[in-house]
Amino acid sequence: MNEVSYRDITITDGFWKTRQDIIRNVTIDSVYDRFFDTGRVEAFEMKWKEGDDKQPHIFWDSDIAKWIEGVALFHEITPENEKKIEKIIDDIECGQDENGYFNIFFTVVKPEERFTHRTEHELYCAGHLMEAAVAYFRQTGRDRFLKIMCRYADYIEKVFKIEKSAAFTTPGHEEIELALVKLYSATEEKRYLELAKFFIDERGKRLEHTYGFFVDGMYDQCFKPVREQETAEGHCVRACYLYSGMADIARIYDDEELKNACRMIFDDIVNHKMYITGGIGSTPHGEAFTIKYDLPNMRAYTETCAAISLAYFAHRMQLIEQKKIYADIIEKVIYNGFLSGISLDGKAFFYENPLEIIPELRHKDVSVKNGERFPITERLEVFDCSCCPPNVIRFVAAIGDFAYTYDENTVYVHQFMSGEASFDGRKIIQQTNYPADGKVKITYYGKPCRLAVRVPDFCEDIETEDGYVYFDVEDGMETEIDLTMPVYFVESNPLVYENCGRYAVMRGPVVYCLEEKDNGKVLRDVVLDSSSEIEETQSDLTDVPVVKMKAYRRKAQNKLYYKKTDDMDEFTATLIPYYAFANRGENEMLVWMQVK
Ligand code: FUB
Ligand code: ZN
Repeated sequence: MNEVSYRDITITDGFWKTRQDIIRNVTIDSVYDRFFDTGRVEAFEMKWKEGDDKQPHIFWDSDIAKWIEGVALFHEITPENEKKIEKIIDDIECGQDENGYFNIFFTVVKPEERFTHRTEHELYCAGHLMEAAVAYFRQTGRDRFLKIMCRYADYIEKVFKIEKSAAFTTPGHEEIELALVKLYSATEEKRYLELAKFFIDERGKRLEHTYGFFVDGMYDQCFKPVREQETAEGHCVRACYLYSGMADIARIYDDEELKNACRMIFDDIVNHKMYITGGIGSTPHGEAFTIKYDLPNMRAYTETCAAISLAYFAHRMQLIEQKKIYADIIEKVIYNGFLSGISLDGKAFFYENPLEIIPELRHKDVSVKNGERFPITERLEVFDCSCCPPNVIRFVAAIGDFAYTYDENTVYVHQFMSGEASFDGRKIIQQTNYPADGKVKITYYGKPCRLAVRVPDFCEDIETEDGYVYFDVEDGMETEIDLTMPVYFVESNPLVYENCGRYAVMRGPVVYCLEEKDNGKVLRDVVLDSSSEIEETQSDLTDVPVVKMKAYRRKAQNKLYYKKTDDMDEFTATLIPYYAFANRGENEMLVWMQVK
C-alpha cells in the first residue's frame, strides 16, 4: 500500500484546520517559551556544571528535537523560528564530539558513562534528533543538521553493531528504530535501515538491564525476541514506538514473521487493552499495559504520547495491508484520547488522560504520602517530564498522513478532513465538516480508478464491502457521501469490571462525557434516560455539538446509610465531547455512566 504523506496534503478548513491554526498561532511559541524557561534550550550550549541549577535531564534533547520537528512539519520556519532552530543546530554541531556522539546529559553530567546505562535514553534522544533533522531537511532543503545526525548514526552503528562495545545491545527506550527508517528514507543510505533492523532483531535475544516494574524484560519489551511476541506488554510508549519500527521493517523487508507478530500485538491492544478513547496505559507503575480488560477509569494512565504512538503503529499497519480496523483505531485516537491531551486554547496539556475525575480524591491523594497516584485534574503548560507537548505539535502537523493510501487501482479515503491532496499524478479535494456533521464531498482528478471511502461502524445504514464504499471515478468527478452522525450508547465487555452496568455515549467518532460544570456534582449517580429525546446543540465550548437528554439522580439524604427509596430528581443532562473536558476549571468528569 502506498503512503500519501502530510507533505502532499494541505488542510484547508474544518476541524483539523482549526486545530492546526491554534497550534501554529499559540502552541509552537508557548511550548518553546516553557522549554526556554526551564533551561531546555540553553542546555544545548553544554555549559552546565556541577552546582549550577537546571541540571539537564536525560531526555531534554528529545523535547527540543520534537519541537523542531513539529515546527518543520508545520512549514512554520518563520525567520524567528529559523533563528531559534539554527542556534540549536549550531550548539549541536559544537557539542558533537569528534566521533559523532551527541547527548547533553552524557556530555555535561556523566561524561564518563556514555553508552553504559541502557535505561537512560541516549538512543531515544538520538532517534528524536534524527527525526527532527529529517523533517528540517525536507522542509528547508538544508542538510547541515541531517549530516550531523548521519555522523551520529554512523557512530552508533560502529559502537553497537560493528564493534559491539556499548554496555548494552538494544535501547532501553525504543524510538531510534523508526527514526533510522526515516533517516534511511531521507538519505537512501541502506546502512541506516539495516541498523534499525539490527536493533529490532537483537531485542529480546537476551535479557538486558531494565527497570523492574514487571516480570523480567516486560517493561521494555525485551522478554523474548520480537518475532515471538504475541501480546502488548510494558511501557506503552516504548512498546508502540517499537511496534511502529517493527511494522516499518516488516513492510520494507516483506518479513511475514514480523508482520504476524505486529498483527497479534495490534489485536491484543485493540481487543483487550485499549480504552474507548483510544488511550492506552492502565497503570502509572511503569506507564504500562497490564492484564487483559484492566482499564481503570479514574487511574487510567493513558499518556498523550501513548495515544500518539498507537496511531503511529496503526498507520504503519495500514501501509502493510488494507484493513479498516487500522483507520478505525486512528480515528478513535485522533478525536478522543489524543485530542484531550491539549487544551482548547492550545496552551496546556494533559500527560494522563483519565476517563473519570473526582477532584476530592485527587486532593486526598496529594495529601497522603505515597497516595494512590490519581492523574492531575487540570492541564499544565509544561511538566518535568514534558514529552507530550511537543509530541502534540508534530502529530497535528502531520495529521494528513492518516487520510489516504493508494495502490494500483484504488485510492482509499480513511479519514475525513477538508483539504487538497496531490500524489501520484492525482489530486483529491475533500470538503467536510466532519465530525460536526457527516457530509463528505470528494472531487477526484487523475486517471480513472476506484475510490474507496471508509464507512465508520456507526453508519449502520450504509452498505459496505469490508467497511468501505467504492466509487468508480475519473478526472474531475465529484462524489458525495453522507455519513450519518448518530448519538449512541456503547457498552464494554463485562470483564472490564469498572464499566459493569455503565455505558458510554458517543456521537459519531467522538466520545462524550458528563462534567460537573454542566451537571452538578456526583456524576456517578446520574442515570441517563436513553428513551428520552436527544437534543444536539451548538455550544461556545467547541465546534462539535453538545448533547442533551433527560436524566435522573437520587435525592440525597443527610445520612451515610438509609433505606432504599425510589425518589429521583429529573433534570436535563448535558454531555460534551471528551476531548473538551477540563477546559472550564477543575471539576468532576465521567465517561462511563448509568443509563436506563
Ligand atoms: O521516557 C521518555 C518519555 O517520558 C516516554 O516516552 C514517556 O512515556 C515518558 O516516560
Ligand atoms: Zn508524553
